[in-house]
Amino acid sequence: VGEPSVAPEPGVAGLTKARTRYVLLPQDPARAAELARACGLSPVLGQVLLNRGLHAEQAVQRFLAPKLADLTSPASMIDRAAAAERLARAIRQRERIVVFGDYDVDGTTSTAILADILEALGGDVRAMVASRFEGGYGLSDRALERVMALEPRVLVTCDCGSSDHARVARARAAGVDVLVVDHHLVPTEPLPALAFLNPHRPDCGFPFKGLCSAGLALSVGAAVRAELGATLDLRGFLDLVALGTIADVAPLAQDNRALVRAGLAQLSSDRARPGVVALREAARIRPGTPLSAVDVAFRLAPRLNAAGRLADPQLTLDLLRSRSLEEARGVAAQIERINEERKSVERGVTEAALAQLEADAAPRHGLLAASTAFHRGVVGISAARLVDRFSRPVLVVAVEGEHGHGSGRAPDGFPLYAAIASCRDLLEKFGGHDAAAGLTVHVSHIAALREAFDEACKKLSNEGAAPIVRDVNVDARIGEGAYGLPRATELFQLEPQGEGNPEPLFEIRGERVRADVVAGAHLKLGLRVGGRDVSAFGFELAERYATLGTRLRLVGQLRPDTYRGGDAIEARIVHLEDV
Ligand SMILES: [Mn+2]
Repeated sequence: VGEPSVAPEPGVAGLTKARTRYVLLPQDPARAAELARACGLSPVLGQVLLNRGLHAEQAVQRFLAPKLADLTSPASMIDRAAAAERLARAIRQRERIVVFGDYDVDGTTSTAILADILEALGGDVRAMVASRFEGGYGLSDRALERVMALEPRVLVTCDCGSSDHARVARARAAGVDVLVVDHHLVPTEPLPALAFLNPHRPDCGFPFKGLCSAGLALSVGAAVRAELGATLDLRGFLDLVALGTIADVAPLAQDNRALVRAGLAQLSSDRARPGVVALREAARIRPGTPLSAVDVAFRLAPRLNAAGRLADPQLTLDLLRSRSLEEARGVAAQIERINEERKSVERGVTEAALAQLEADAAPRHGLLAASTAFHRGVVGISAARLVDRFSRPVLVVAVEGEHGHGSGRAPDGFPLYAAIASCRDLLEKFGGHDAAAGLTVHVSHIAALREAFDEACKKLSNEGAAPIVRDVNVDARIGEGAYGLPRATELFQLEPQGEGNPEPLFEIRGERVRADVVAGAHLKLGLRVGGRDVSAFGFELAERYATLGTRLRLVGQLRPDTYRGGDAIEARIVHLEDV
């Protein structure tokens, strides 16, 4: 094991800088080679799998080729049968069904899945989604008004509803049977819905708790199909399940791994639904390019979220449910314009928040930026960018009139929810979890919240005033007497990667044969690694160009180079140094 490399990160005025330490995991070349040989892989992949606790050939094969046939039986999912029975009856009797979902990707995809399936099975279906600007998250009063105007007999809420007791009760009192399909936190007070599907219900026996609403919606659709004795191929909806699951940062393990692997193939397919084809075109993804979970998270999901952030998320639903490519391209073009605007709004908010935080000379453990110039649709993304920059918890608050709408993000492992909850006396509303949280605060309390949040973060961070050192594991060393490079096709077998299945990180030693600055900001390298040519891309690393040596050591991910194609692979540089 070599010396761990430590990379400094930008700090805030008055704060010690956070540091990242790259730690090479123990290497076992003999066992790795043996496992790799048995599974037909490159030795370096054997090492990656050993690091993940996969030691036996059979376990490796199950991991590399997950099968839909191995999905958990849904029989133990509480209220699934009741929901299917009610929806089947509505279809048989031609009762109006409204499918209502939240405005994010999991909400819009789960709504599209259920609406399309129920319609294909003969239902009289209307679909709509929540709006950040008209009532906000979930089944709000405003949303219920819009739902009731459609005069449904049955209402299905997707990706929301678990904590909307009052509206659910009101709908039922008005004669509407409410079915809730959700995976958010379950309050202790019983929900007055006719059926309440949520794997987090304490009385739900379904063992896999990581399903998001898109996965649940597909399962409900399958149950309705079975109840009606109908034939309908549901595999065509796995693309939407993959979009919802990846965008919602659900764990890409167990059932989700099989669903998303199949869904990624569908998303890449030339027989993809019109909305997906138009979305791929907008993201300039060439036909036939195999999509990874990272592609979905960074290229497709932001576009699907854009309409809900700045305008009407019904556009996203229209795109996903488009029946023709012509229609889909028209909607995608509108979304593309909104997404461009979203980027510029987000840049503006992030820069202004950054300036505000840097102007504050007080040493802080938790940061808060607030302004009437911030847009509430992008405060979450801005907070995430500021966490990347400062490696400490951040709240960004958009002030509108009397109220501030805030969003919080924090470094991995930090108890963000507890930090915000401890400021509850200053808040009008708050919710979420450690990965992301939202809050509403009266303007008169923002200054106090800044101090209280900082104090809470100080109490909750074990490091106290010491510099924060973040350990990041490196899976294997490649080049110069260490492992050789893997093949591009093998890298696809690890997909989907992200939450619950992190992309492996490699230390790569090689000879630089060329270097270029790309678009003034980024660094592109040509490396010779163990007799093979590899390109490497360093995001915003152009300033390293002038002083770069010949023999380099980099830490980064390896990805198939879909631009060069074939077996070419590209390294994404996370950290770079001369040796
Ligand atoms: Mn969700």
